[in-house]
Amino acid sequence: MTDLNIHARNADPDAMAASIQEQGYIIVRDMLDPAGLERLRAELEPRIATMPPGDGGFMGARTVRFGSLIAGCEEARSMAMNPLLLHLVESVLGPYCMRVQLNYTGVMHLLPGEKAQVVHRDANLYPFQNPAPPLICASMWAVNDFTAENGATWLVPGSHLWDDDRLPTEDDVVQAIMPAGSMLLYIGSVFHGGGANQSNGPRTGCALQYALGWLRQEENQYMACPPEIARDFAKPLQELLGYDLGGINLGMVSHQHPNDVLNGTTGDGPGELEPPAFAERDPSIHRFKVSDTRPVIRRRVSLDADKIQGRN
Ligand SMILES: O=C(O)CCC(=O)C(=O)O
Ligand SMILES: [Fe+2]
Repeated sequence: MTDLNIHARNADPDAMAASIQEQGYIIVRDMLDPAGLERLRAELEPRIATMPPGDGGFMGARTVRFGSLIAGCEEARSMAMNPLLLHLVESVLGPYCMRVQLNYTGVMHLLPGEKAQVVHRDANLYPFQNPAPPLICASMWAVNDFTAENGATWLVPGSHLWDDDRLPTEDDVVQAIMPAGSMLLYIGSVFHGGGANQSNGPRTGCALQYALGWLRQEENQYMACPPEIARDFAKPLQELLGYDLGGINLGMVSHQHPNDVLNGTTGDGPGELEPPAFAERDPSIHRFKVSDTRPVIRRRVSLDADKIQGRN
């Protein structure tokens, strides 16, 4: 099996960013210390215990899932603002947008007996052909140890560079085996999927995903975390949720800046919808060149868990 791209938390962040560009993913250890892990588990466990598993298909038949973590989980709010995570997300998405935003937050709790998920690209939510510039940058935090047996996320290194005709085989897959408190970060066009849980205990992952600020968010953050809740948060978290401009004029509310409207700081006149920082940044944003608009078949593939998890 290929060596995992796994780094210590205090490694050079720019070297980490470079390795994400190359391999499409990275694992960083010790992103949560034992106290943080304890707090996270204490908040998640009561919700996990009362949620039924999904009804099969992509969402799994033995997977407990729920979203809206920013509204419902204090520790997730601090994880979403983790400076190293934000630095790495910015390194992936920053060249393509004025600002990044949260896209989805949730828990993926695989119960014993869960089968492997189809291997897929999260970024296929959006109608771009591959290889495409990065649209999503997704993190998956190990709430307990991610092992070969309990369904550590499967990943296909380098597949963010593949075109749509290429599908992975079992030989292309590595597993994100990592101790609790570690974080896997991957570009949204990397093929991946939840592994099979062939162990006797659950595997709990916490997903915090980001996207280019000008895209529609997968999870509607304004409903998942409405103004009456978001108003109490620090401004940088409000902005990350999307209570901010996603580009010049993008996301305004009646010609006011959404963050002013959220916090009641709106004056009578028009708000600042073209901040100087955006105008400065604009020339350095990479433009997408979409000249080929053939239809794309969204491809997902079922792979054999015994050929992947069986070889460790
Ligand atoms: O549970 C996992 O490890 C990955 C889940 C996933 O990729 C998804 O649901 O999109
Ligand atoms: Fe996924």
